[in-house]
Amino acid sequence: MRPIPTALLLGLILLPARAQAPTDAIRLNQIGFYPNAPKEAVVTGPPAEDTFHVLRVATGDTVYTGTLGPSRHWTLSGESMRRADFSSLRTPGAYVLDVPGLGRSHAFVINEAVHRPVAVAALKGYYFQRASTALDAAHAGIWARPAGHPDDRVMVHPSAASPARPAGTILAAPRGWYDAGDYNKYVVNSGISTYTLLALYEHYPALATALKTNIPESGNDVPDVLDEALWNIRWMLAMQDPHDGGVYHKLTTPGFEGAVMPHQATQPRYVVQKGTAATLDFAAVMAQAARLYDDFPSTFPGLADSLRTAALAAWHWARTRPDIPYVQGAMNQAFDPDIHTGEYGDSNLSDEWAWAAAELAVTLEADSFLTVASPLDAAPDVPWWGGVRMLGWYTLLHHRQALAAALDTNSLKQRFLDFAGTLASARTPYGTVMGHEAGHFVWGSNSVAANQGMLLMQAFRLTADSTYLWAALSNLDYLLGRNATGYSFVTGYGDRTPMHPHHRPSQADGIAAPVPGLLAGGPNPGRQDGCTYPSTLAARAYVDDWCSYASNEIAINWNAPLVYLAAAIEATLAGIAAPTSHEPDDLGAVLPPRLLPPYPNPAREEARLPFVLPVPEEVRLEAFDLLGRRVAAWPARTYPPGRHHVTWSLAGLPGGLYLIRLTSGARAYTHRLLKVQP
Ligand code: G3I
Ligand code: 9MR
Repeated sequence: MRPIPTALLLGLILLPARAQAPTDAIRLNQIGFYPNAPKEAVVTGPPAEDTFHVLRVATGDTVYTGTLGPSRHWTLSGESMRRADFSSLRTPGAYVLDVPGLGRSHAFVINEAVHRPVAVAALKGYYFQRASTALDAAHAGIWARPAGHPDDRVMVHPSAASPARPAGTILAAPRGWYDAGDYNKYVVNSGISTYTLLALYEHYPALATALKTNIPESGNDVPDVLDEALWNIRWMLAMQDPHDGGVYHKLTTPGFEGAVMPHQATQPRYVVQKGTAATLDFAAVMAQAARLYDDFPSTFPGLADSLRTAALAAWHWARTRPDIPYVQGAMNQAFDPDIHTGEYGDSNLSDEWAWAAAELAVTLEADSFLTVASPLDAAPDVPWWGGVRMLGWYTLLHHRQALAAALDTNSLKQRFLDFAGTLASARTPYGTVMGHEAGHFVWGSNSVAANQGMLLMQAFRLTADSTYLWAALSNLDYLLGRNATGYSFVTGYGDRTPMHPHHRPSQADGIAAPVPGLLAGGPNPGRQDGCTYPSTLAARAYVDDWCSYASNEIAINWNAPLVYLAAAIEATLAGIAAPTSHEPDDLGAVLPPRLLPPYPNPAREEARLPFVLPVPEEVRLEAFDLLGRRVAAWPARTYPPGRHHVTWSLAGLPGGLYLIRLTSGARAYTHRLLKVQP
């Protein structure tokens, strides 16, 4: 059976069930669910009765009634909650969940390929992070911007001076992705990020190839994910000193730039001290990339060879300098100018050794690397930028058949599954794996959730045991709304999403909607930014404010496991057929139009209803009262890309809550407006 286009389902979003603004008390994946997978919401606050209902938005009919689970308290969020399980509802459609006495949830969809747009958008997020190039309107829509950071005249910092390249030497290291909300480029963090995107292609080639992001390279015969990764790999290659194989830790300005656009951020740029972590991460990624780009010799002649050579040169540099850490404070004692940007410092490099050894052993089919640094020497953790042993395990497990002679792959598999089993065995009262330990809530906690999900997908690939798949899905649900903040953390994807990420282009571009497809850092009780948070409890320590770089920045190493998780789940649950809901190259599918909050709100005499369009689109605006009666309508009209508004005169309308709806093609967006009497 052909899946029903999600667009069609959303197009059915009509009045009866939608005319009520969603309550924050019901937390669920704001994107949707697969017909044949678990479906859960969490109800916080006291319901009037024990039942909940699922209503079809088109008709308001109740299609499912269930009983709320027992009340559970979660100390990390300070909430009591009950779970609503509607897994047995399998009919594709657009729905809301209704809890008598509490209200209705965000609308959601049950359908095939339900997370495809999120996977595509999160991958597209890397295009928006590209340095050294203009983003043109054909690919970036309203987020088009001039080129920034050519990085063709980068200075060798005194900490990085060598005989062949004394301090002040000018070199070129263009391209790459900006690390995060800042404009610097860090090799260590690029390592895990690039690996993760490449791993998606290696593990799920058909699905990865089907993700079409509309980037300048889309016309070539290479999957977009590999074209995108190459943008960063080419920069990384330039971070290697050709004279000795060592790799500079980062390319950076001395201090962070202000909240300006890339082309306005013009502080001098330096490459700083070479280090063993950067060099080994580089070796790992180049080795991995060599075996993957090998598939495209005519498009990239010689590339795979260059990558292999670069990987080996880096490995050899590290062999003679096995433990040179990057310690910014110490470096600043010795050299000028001082550098105050992200440190990505790491004092334990045994995992970097193990990862590089694993990638080189697989690509070069040589066991000797594994004797230098045995991947099994120590216990791994869920991957993060400073803990990468597990990335090597993923690679070894994926290639285990070819490795049987070199490594006890049975023991590797057993140890991996023990780890994954422990991770999958505990859930929070939200039913998610994420958060079952307080320690999950660190700076960038959303990447912990995504990386746990990626890990659980490896366990599913090894065992076909659906326990792992559902555990992974629970974390995708977490990221898209089933969490204690009520946010879907991906900009532009979900009803309630971050509007003010700590992301310089989003802050500086004058466009209300942030750059789409970016994953916010998430709850972080460390609150190192000193901003005002709505809660200090671990699971709720998040604030959607530019100020909050410790909870609301975005970063390449956080988006990558989201791309992987969403895509791997799609590959598993939705098959790899092209989605029927939108043309894969349809920019609108990647850059959704957005209805912005009306203002003023509350309003007395009139209100402006602003919206922003990424591409020219026909949109229709309507307003409804709480009984679902249409009280105002603006005829459908095609607007150019950009920000627009209509002005709504409220004269003669009774005070109360109104629902504004913008319809664009098959998508609908809503906001509430409170009218108070003058
Ligand atoms: O390693 C210690 C651990 O021993 C200790 O138990 C734990 C308790 O808090 O802290 C651990 O250190 C943390 C470290 O990350 C490693 O996890 C620090 O507290 C924490 O502040 C640090 O956060 C990093 C942050 O930079 C500050 O350095 C984030 O992981 C990292 O993602 C973030 O990265 C920044 C870049 O520097 C600059 N660009 C933006 C990017 C994202 O915000
Ligand atoms: O904007 C910076 C962000 O990208 C970093 O992750 C963060 C931590 O290193 O630092 C931010 O810069 C802040 C600086 O550290 C302190 N002054 C305010 C800056 C934010 O505007």
